[in-house]
Amino acid sequence: MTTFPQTPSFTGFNTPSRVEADVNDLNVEGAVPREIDGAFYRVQPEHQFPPKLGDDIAFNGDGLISMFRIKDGKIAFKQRWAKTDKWKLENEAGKALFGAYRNPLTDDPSVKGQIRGTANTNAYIHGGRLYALKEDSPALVMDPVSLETDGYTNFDGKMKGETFTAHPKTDPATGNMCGFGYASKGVLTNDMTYYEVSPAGDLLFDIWFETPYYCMMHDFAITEDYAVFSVAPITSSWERLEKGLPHFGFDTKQPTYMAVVPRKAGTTAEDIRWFKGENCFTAHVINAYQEGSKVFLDLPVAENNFFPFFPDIDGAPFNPDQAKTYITRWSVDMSQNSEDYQTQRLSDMIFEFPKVDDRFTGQKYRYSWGVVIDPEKPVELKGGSAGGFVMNTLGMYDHETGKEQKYWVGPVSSIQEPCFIPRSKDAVEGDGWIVMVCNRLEDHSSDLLLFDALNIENGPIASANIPVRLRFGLHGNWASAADLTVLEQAA
Ligand code: V55
Ligand code: FE
Repeated sequence: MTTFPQTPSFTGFNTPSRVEADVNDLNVEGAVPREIDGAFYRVQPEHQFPPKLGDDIAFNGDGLISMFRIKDGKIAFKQRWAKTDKWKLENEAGKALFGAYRNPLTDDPSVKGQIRGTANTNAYIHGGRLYALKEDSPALVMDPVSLETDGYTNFDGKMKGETFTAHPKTDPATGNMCGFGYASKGVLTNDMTYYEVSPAGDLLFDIWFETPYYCMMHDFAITEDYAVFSVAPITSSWERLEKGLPHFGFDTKQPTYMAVVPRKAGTTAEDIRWFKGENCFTAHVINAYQEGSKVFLDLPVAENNFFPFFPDIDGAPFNPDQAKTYITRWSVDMSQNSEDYQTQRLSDMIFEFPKVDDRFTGQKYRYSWGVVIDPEKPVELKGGSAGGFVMNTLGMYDHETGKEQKYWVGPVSSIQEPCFIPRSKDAVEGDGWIVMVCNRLEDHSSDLLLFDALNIENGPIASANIPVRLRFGLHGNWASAADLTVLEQAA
């Protein structure tokens, strides 16, 4: 018998569905532009079994991957589990064997030494492969057409670290997938790695270095010459794990850093520059680029902890007001000897889950889209929210003019990360659409919304009803038909 806990993580809108599905033609209101040809992939954490320790956080659910294949004005929906080693072991046992998030001390002894990854954070396409990603483990390879799981890759033995980020970036100039790992020599180690993988899937080189303290290295950015990291003290220790505390906790006593790592083979720790800043909270990045000797990193920044489930390590209560994230620019000049980065807030929107037109990754760019929390709007929490945040508005920021656009989805809906679809390979930046999952909290259903990317304030041009409820989701990506057709024909 399966009984999920009667806690906020597992009830109301957050009740696990565990549904694998195939729907050839979703019911659509409005018109899906016939020019759109490709697939939107996204992932949500979903517990296959009730958690081993009674309750759990969403971040510890198993990856359930959704694919929306858009073609000829139709949208087909497919959903499959990312069949990690953990998923298979637990499936075989018929129950949870792995315990708390990032705490191997809480696991059943039978799974000691197994890869703990859940593949629940990103569904990323590169070189015709679908990678389901969790930052504590290697990348899980899946088939982008069938969504069947191949298994973990160490890139033919060339990846020596134990982990691969959930936020790789593809450099549009080289086609390489740039990625990194942290805790690369094992749980809680300060060791980091930087990797580049060619479109053919060859790991080209690695760089090893250490962070000033162990912390959640969740995301990063690239420029033409550099990998750029924001390092914030979302820390941990064996003492925490032994006590059974949440893996991460926020430390307000430590500085943040902006690390600039030359993106070339042979780079050593001595070649890396660490610029210091005042304590603040960062997790995602928007984009970065170089201009002359200057390096700019744009990212959402909060004054204090953003994750209530990873509490302050000194016991300070969660402060929702200081958890608001604002689009911020960190700048450094590589020709100077300064040991600090400069910081500037760009917008007053509460903005997270940032996305850009990926063709401008690492380059000077104009537009960001993201999930905005508009506190002015009424909220009716019928049916339960995803984690207490009311992500009620799609936002756009124009870095050239400072102009903003917003679209509010109403008092009983919440949204997930948007994704940009270019109109064509060579369309100008921002010319295309935004695709985004919207949760209808009271109806316990979800819609896939399409917007004209530069006119989001006009509202969706099409809305497709998904006949199964999609729970709180993390990240997703678009793959054009050009990236997919060869594979579809082979399938
Ligand atoms: C994040 C999400 C994770 C995780 C670490 O947003 C960081 C951040 C869904 O899992 O494991
Ligand atoms: Fe993320």
